[in-house]
Amino acid sequence: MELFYAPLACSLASHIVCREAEIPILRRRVNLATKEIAGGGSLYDVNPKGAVPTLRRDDGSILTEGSSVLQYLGDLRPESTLCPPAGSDARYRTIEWLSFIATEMHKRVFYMMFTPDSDAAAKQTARAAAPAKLAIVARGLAGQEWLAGGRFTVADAYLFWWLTLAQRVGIAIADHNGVEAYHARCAARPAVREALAIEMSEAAA
Ligand SMILES: N[C@@H](CCC(=O)N[C@@H](CS)C(=O)NCC(=O)O)C(=O)O
Repeated sequence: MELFYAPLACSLASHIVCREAEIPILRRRVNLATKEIAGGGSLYDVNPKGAVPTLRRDDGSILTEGSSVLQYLGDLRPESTLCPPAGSDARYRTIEWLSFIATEMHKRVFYMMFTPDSDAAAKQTARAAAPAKLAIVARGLAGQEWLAGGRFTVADAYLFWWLTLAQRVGIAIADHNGVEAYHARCAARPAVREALAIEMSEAAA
């Protein structure tokens, strides 16, 4: 399988899950500004949405949208418990968090902060929305190590990416009870640490 990604983009979550679940993957780096794929080709020819993560599966079919890519990868290795079993309450909680992170945190905050379509006021409004989202995260984590089902899941991989980027752009995650400790707990996992280190060095190169 091939994972189309950009260093430190939301595709980091899929990279983490592949490492956690020991899923062999060929990582294909994309320049998100030009959509060029390192080594040749355009992401648009793979995924007309032009976004990462994009997964090319072994049968050649393309899967897009982080929430579905993450669940697909987790379900490939049920024994990893990265994606709780279909039908379980933990699975619905995982989906609940994936949706919240994708729409309320990723798009509502980061997309609006970084898209060239936002003017300065829109960027400021987007940044100002972050504390309320982090308050929801803090409430969800109260008394829990992980977001859903008592184990690290694909939703934690996605939230870890968001919190990592938040720190890099000066959003104060430490203001929210337990969130910084949760981020450190994620970062202490060998697979998370490895994926982050690789993408940090790729981003710096
Ligand atoms: N709806 C997509 C959005 C993913 C997304 O926004 N990816 C960003 C990187 S974090 C991207 O590829 N942006 C490039 C673009 O949209 O032009 C998903 O949930 O996976």
